[in-house]
Amino acid sequence: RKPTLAVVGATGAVGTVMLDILSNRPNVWGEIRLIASARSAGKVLRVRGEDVVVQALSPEVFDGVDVAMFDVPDEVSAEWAPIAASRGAVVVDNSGAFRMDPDVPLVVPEVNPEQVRNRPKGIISNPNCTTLSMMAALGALHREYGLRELVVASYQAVSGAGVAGSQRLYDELEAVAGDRTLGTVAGDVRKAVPDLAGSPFAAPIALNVVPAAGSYKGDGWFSEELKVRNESRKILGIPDLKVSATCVRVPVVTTHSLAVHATFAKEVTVEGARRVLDAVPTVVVLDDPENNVFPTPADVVGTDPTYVGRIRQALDFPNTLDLFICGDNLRKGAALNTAEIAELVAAELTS
Ligand code: 2RA
Repeated sequence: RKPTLAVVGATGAVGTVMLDILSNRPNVWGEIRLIASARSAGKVLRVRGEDVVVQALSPEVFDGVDVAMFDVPDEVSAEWAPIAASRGAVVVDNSGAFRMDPDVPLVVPEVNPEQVRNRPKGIISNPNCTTLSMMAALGALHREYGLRELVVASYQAVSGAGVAGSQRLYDELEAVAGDRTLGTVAGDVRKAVPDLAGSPFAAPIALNVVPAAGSYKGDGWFSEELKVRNESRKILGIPDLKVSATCVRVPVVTTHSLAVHATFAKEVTVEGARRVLDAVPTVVVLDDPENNVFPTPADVVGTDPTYVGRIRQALDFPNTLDLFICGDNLRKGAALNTAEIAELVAAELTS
């Protein structure tokens, strides 16, 4: 029997991409049940070429479910993932609710697939998209050279903040379009865009960049920055990895970018790094700067790989590589990695 899959949060930004991914990946699932809040129940969505009616979240909806993917806010996962697990489902959760729980593995199939079986609570966490977008590449480089320090600046797409994030960018772009004087006087863009009270972002996102991603956590840090540190350590299995991140929201709809300054135990070379990255099937090296070949969000959005370019040996640091990495935050950064984890569980359940 093929396992039954539940997709919780089927109508959200990641849920929508998940249905596309499930429709195009090897068909390892029997029934696929779509679940969302009561507000969305009754909607009809298409998956694997079939219409499926969305069901409301309830304990009973998990009866008979083998694997349940959750893409819902932290507090919804915190409440409902244990309920799904208690009904017998293995939960793959893409919220922040369980990622740092020592009894919940945080899995990137290219890096630590064996951790999938280490799930005493019946819950496996999917990393945050910012961390995840660089893990396939950094995991491979770590295996070869031994990662010691990671300094990261992110350029995060607005869809990381969900459908509301994308809508906000489009609304602001509409408000500023046509005025060729904007962006020349302090505060002019702020005046031109709709009231920020209705925005998921702390400042205008059109014609601007916003160094505030996630929620403020005190001592100067935003949640996205702390997630990069904590999650990188856990996924790579380096508890004392030195990490510092600055996370910035940019006016890109989908695909996060990261400028990575990674220091290793061993001396590195650009050729060596390229060889290591080329050997990872899910990593694509786009690196010919002389001919303007490097990854950009607009050129890679909607695709699955992690793209790496601008590979340099840092001039003043012999053990350090500088890289520019792009990954679709809704695909490998969220839905695809979740689907890959779920497929590992499906293989286990049917073996
Ligand atoms: C963001 N990383 O980009 C988050 C989404 N989970 O806002």
